Amino acid sequence: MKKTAFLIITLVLGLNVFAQQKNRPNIIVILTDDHAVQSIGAYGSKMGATPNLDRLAKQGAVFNKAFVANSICGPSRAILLTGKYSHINGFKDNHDKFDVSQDIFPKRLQASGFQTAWVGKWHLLSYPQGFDYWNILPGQGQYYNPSFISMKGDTSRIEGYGTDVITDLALKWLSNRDQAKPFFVVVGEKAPHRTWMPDIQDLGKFDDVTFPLPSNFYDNYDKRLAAAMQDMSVEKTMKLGYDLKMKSDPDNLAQAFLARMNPVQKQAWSNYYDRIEEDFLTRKLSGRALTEWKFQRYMRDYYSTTLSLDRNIGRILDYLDNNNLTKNTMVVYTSDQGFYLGEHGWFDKRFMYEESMRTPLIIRYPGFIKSGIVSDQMVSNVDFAPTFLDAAGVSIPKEIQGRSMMPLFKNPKASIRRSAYYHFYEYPGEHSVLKHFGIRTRRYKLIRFYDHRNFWELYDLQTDPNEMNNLYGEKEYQSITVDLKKQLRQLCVDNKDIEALKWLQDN
Ligand code: SGN
Ligand code: CA
Repeated sequence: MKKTAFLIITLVLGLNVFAQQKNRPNIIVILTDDHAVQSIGAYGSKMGATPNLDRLAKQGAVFNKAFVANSICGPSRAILLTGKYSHINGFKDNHDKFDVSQDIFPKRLQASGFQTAWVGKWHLLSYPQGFDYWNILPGQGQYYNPSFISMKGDTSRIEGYGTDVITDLALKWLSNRDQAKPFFVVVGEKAPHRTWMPDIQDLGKFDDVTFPLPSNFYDNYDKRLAAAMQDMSVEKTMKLGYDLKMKSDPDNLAQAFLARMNPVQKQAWSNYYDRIEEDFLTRKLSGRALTEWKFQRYMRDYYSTTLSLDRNIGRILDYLDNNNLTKNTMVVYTSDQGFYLGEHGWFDKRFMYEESMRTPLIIRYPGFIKSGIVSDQMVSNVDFAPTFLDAAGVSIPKEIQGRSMMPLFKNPKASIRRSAYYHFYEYPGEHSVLKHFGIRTRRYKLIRFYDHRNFWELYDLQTDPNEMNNLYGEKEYQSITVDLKKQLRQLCVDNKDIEALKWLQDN
């Protein structure tokens, strides 16, 4: 009798584990590089560059207030992996080496029975851990015929356009996976990172479009010292040769990326850019006309680069449809940060201002997220790790600083945070953006620039969404400032940001 009871219990428990395993979702994270929210249809862009992303958005949720806590590549990825801010996970700027031996969520997913993979851009210097399969770009990687570092540690070059090749590798892994286990995979695309090199088939796709100049393209940076000190403007920093592919520019590094191309690619590339250059040289542009020509070229290359990205997102969605995986797979589309498309006169990111602190976030999760939701609730990239663990039914370690987004899926009115914390460290550094940290609430943003220069900025995002008017020190905003400083200090205490707290001592 005892034996039968034991057998029944074992069977029931076994079935239960099996059922849990069966109900656990697969998770795909498509993580792109520098994809600006402003360029995506689901976020209001009218350029028509993202039909597949827009399809995903219609079937899932668009998060309007998704922020990164440090708007730069490696740190953003380290935050995603750990669910901890940069000062805790130790990866503060792109020159650091990520301590991959720490508790990153893929290890926990793997231990709980998930099959895990990371393909494409990784950019954390150390090699991945916690993945059954990885194949990563060295550093920033290349657009054409990219090299990959495999799990064996060797580097090999794969012929093709980067976005296609990265997606191919991810789909190949998916096809060969162990179908009895749920999977977690990150597709780390390089595009549309500088220097915005489109696929041959997309060259010239936006040549008929004249992109409107952002209203603050000719920003004078009044009362915003850090903005005035930066080195990331279309006018002064963007290079005709390096960024915009004009061979006649004396500062021309075009050969470096041309050298990777095969003869067919090179020929098609030259056919396109030589014609543009010929026209450019006859115009003999200077002053604002030159700056605006650069802006148009920048936009055309950037948007053309995103076409392949979107096409490849379509391939991933089709793969899920064709393999009966759509229903049980959570698809997360996000970028390591936003990007300036001429706002304030800039390209690049780094600042705590909206264009770069915001990141696209679209999640489709059938059965959990109703289709077509637009969420205005704040989330941060520190919230990814707990969200994935939660979705997978794996317990969230208490050291994780983020919060699961799952309550927002079930109830779009629920809120998981009333503010987002930010801290950027890379100064002195490329593009010369001063160190700063701060708080973003639903309405206000308070930023503390520190170390090399010490000052504050305050924005009312309701009346000044473009962050042009620094209200810090204005009489009417005194009590708001006091309150925001109190909230900021509390965030620093709660998040254990000792370094930031030092700069709040006298305030
Ligand atoms: C490179 C780029 C920079 C960019 C950083 C960080 N220069 O250094 O413009 O800010 O990457 O980007 S480039 O000459 O190499 O294109 S990040 O996305 O990796 O953080
Ligand atoms: Ca990036």
